[in-house]
Amino acid sequence: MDLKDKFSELMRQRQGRLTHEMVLTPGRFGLGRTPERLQPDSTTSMVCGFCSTGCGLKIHLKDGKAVNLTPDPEYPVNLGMACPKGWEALTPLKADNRATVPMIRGGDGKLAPTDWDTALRLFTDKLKDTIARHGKESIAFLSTGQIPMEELFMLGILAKFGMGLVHGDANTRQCMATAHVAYKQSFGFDAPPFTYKDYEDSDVLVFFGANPCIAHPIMWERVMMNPRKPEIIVVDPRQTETALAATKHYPLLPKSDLPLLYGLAHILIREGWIDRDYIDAHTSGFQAFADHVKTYDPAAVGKLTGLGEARMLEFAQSLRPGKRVSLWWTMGVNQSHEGVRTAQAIINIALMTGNIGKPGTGANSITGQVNAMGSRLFSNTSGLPAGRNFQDADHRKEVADILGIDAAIIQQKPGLAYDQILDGVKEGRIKALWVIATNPAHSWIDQEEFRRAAEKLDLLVVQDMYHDTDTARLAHLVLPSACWGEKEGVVINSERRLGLFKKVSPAPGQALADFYIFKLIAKYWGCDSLLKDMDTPEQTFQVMSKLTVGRPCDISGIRDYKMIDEEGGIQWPYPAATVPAASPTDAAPAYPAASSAAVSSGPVRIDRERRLFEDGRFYHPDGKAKFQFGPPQPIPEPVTPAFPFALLTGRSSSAQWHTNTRTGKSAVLRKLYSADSYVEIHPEDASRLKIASGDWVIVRSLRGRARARASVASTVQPGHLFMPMHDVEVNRLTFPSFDPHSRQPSYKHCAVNVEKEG
Ligand SMILES: Nc1nc2c(c(=O)[nH]1)N[C@H]1C(S)=C(S)[C@@H](COP(=O)(O)OP(=O)(O)OC[C@H]3O[C@@H](n4cnc5c(=O)[nH]c(N)nc54)[C@H](O)[C@@H]3O)O[C@H]1N2
Ligand SMILES: Nc1nc2c(c(=O)[nH]1)N[C@H]1C(S)=C(S)[C@@H](COP(=O)(O)OP(=O)(O)OC[C@H]3O[C@@H](n4cnc5c(=O)[nH]c(N)nc54)[C@H](O)[C@@H]3O)O[C@H]1N2
Ligand code: SF4
Ligand SMILES: [Mo]
Repeated sequence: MDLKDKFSELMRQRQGRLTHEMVLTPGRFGLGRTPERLQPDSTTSMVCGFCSTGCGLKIHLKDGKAVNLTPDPEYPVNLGMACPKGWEALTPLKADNRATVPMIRGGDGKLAPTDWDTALRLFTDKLKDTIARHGKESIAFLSTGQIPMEELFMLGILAKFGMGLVHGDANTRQCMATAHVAYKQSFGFDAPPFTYKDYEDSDVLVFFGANPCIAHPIMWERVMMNPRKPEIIVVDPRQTETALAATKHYPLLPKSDLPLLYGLAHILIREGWIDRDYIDAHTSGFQAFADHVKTYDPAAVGKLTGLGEARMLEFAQSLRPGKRVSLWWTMGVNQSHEGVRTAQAIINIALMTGNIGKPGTGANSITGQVNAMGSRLFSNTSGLPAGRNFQDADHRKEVADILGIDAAIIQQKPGLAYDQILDGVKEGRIKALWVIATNPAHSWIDQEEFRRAAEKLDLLVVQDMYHDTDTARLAHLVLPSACWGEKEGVVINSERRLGLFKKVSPAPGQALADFYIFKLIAKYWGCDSLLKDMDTPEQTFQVMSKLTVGRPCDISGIRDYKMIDEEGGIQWPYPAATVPAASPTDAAPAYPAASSAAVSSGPVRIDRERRLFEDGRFYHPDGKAKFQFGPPQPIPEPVTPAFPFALLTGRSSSAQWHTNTRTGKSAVLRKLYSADSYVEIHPEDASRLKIASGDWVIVRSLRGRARARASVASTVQPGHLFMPMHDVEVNRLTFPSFDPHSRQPSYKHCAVNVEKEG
């Protein structure tokens, strides 16, 4: 009998009751063991748990516990480098405020420790009662791109098929929904085409709304390794660290990217700087797009963007055929009221100039969280696993057959998006919310609205590694989770590379890996038979792998975790009948299109770094990529005389991660960023308002106020302010507007005023 069976057996004997003993001696029940393959005093390699770069770290163990780490020189992503967060990745595990026991809010309004059995009974009884009284649509969950894909997948299966919930979304909505929709509509599948080697192989790199020096420092190091003396162009209203290091900076007006891109397309077509053969062979809808951009003449667009006609022409020159041009974008594009069309306008430039499927090219969305890509493929929220659609009866049947469930239990349309779930809470339709590994009381756009909604809930469950996050403080029930370093699983980085998390440290107290929390909930709910083939993360991975067969993201050739480990991560697709190239110089043949890959006759040798679309075939039924476009829309909250500044928000330090629950625990990292909240203001505005650097100021919007120190610098343009998203105050100000196609919040523009505190 293996450990998991022993655990199940014990659960049966105790009528499903999970005792303290079982949680406190987890090793005996397989809930907290260090995987057998790790020696107590050894070094092992695994992927960093912060950003989507997915760097390899060597973890040094003593007596079975991680004591230190160094970047992995062998890993093909980071080649021995790490940013400050990576170097300090073990510190957040040891913090005093780790959630070590479940906690329930008592009659006195305070959270008090309890045992797992009581917590899980409360969870089950309360939610079942809510369903009985208000129906299945009265409960929703909010999850994350920060846990491994086996956990995300298990949550999706448990919540949607086991508990029968209809509504669930993730913080990837705040982050990646735009890129997901843009790719799906343009390529026929959510498929970022690049590999990091493209950073090194480009002649021209264009970054739209991306600040990799801060947000993806190791990707930026790869740019710095480019031997081709590349032109580096940054399109950002702010003079960021990346803009300062670039060869050209286009400081456009906020949210003018879409007209800018249509203006560039206009010039490229007018001058004949396009790849007609590529357009004819591999794309559809070009003529309609060309007609659409006819009216975007550079003089008018130059005015609208604030760049002027001459700089528009100069920009277009850089995109002329003959050079390898790669186009990259991140949150300055995704977090916009018209993010999807903007991302597609970038894709259109790559398509019309033939800059795709070749070294140093591509229309490339850089992802954010360590497993944002896994969430996009497997979370079972906005789509069914492996990029399938709820609306498609064949897709529902495929999933049902592989999981051995009745297709009738699969809902026929996606549930509500994040903002719609919160509207449901405000309107009293949604009574209970289960929040996993995300901290919306800090990170959601218009935070006061989130807090007001939370107050209306009958039950707010927060599953987190810390018991005192801004969201946990509002919870009725806190479930203590293990975190990176304390559990196993697979994550997918920006270049589609699957990498491994390993368990190198025991979880504190009674904290459990999210995987096992989900298993226990299934047991208490009475739907654990659904997860019968998923007793360990690795078994779950095998189930997921089956779901990918014949899909563009086919990973059926990945045998097990060991293979991922030995190969230094593996990019999807990797169908059965593929084998790794013998050495990095063992040139790989062009990768077969996903459609033919599944039926390929013999083993195909493939490289460690691969890009998509080398054969010019896309995932739409006609094999072509589609030009997608639409008219620009007005800014949802323009500045006014009362609120004359446009507030931009984003990352500000390579040493801070989001809501700072983890990075705030490291004394080393705290030295690397400002101790106080701050706001960047242009010297002209500051002098008019008699504000000096270091002064405390009050920034107000129609929704709330924030106190911050002024940082007077020409990094922002006159009339603009910038605040880091890491400070909790910032989302008291932001305006809740959303891209209509992706429902991604537009975090990067709202109207505010500012004055010296006094
Ligand atoms: N150190 C650190 N690294 C991180 C993270 C972190 O919290 N800390 N988070 C990770 C995550 S989840 C994500 S999603 C990524 C985000 O990575 P990035 O998107 O690179 O970071 P941001 O600072 O949010 O936004 C990028 C830029 O968009 C610009 N911008 C604002 N409005 C506009 C506009 O209208 N047009 C254009 N062109 N640009 C605009 C901003 O000025 C900003 O410089 O970072 C990841 N990496
Ligand atoms: N104004 C403004 N707001 C923004 C943005 C912006 O640019 N501007 N960016 C948006 C973007 S792109 C993003 S991605 C979001 C990020 O927003 P959040 O997802 O809210 O930010 P995090 O701080 O990463 O929250 C993760 C939570 O999970 C917990 N955690 C970590 N590991 C584990 C684990 O293994 N299991 C469990 N159960 N818990 C764990 C952490 O303690 C933390 O509380 O913020 C968004 N908000
Ligand atoms: S760049 Fe990202 S993945 Fe690499 S060490 Fe830093 S936080 Fe970790
Ligand atoms: Mo993100």
